[in-house]
Amino acid sequence: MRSKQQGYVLLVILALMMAGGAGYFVSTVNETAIQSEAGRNKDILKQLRNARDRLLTYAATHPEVYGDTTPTPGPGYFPCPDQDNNRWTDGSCSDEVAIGRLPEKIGSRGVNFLPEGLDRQLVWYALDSNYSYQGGDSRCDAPMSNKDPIDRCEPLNHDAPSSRITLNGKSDYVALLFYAGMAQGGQDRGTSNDVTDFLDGGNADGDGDFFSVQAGNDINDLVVGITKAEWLALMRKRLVQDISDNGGCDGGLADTDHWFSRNQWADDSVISGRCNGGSDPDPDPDDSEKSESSEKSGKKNGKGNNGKHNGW
Ligand SMILES: [Ca+2]
Ligand SMILES: [Ca+2]
Ligand SMILES: [Ca+2]
Repeated sequence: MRSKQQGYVLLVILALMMAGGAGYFVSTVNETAIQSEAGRNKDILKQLRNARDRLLTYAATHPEVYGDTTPTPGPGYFPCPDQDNNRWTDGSCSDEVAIGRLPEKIGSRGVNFLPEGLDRQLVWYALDSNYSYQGGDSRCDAPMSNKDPIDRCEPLNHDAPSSRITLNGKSDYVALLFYAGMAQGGQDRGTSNDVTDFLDGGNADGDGDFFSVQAGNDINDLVVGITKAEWLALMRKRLVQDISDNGGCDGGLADTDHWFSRNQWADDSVISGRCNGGSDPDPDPDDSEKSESSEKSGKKNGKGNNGKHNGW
């Protein structure tokens, strides 16, 4: 009887050890999977930031990209999302906040927005269409009369137009980049061009409010943003250089580049200081206003974005 009890106890101990061992095994596998996913997400976020830099470079160098167009477009505009999924930027963005895939290229210019290594079907892009190239002439708060067909929303400057995109409840975003992640919740991708088959919940409901997996929720979309402050810091850097190169504002940049006056850049606090002969104003007064994603990436890299970008 005693040996029978001992045998039973041994079986229980063995079962407990096996259960414990299995638990340890499952735990180890889960931790490895989580670490692996974290590594993948880190790489994808790095690639999304690369795409963000390419978009910012395009916006800052818009006059040079379209240098043979008359009149030369001003700086600050972004390409429309690729909503028909043909790899090219669309000719116009009809929604206030347009969403589609990140275009790989634009017509007749050697520009590539999509970093290598990202599945283009999974990279989505939301843009406040007031900031779009060829976004139409009627959506500005103060539309100009007698516009040329190539005109964009004007004025486009430090305080106009108002922002229409939020990320995790924070406002002041101009554009967002998404990586859709694994299909979930019945999403059927295949050849789908429907945003609801890629982005989740509040990211696919057609409004300007978006959410990132980084905020901790059921959404698995990785998101990197471009804030108005980041956009403005870059525009100011370009404009300060332009003013220096053109011998000032009135009689200089304002005479050579129509967009300077039409976008009312002389009213900007930093730019007006330079126009009036101020000594080298800091073009980055808004650097403290970083996007959540930029702050995270900056902390990881040991530096902030500071309006700097890598170009393409
Ligand atoms: Ca397209
Ligand atoms: Ca998703
Ligand atoms: Ca939403």
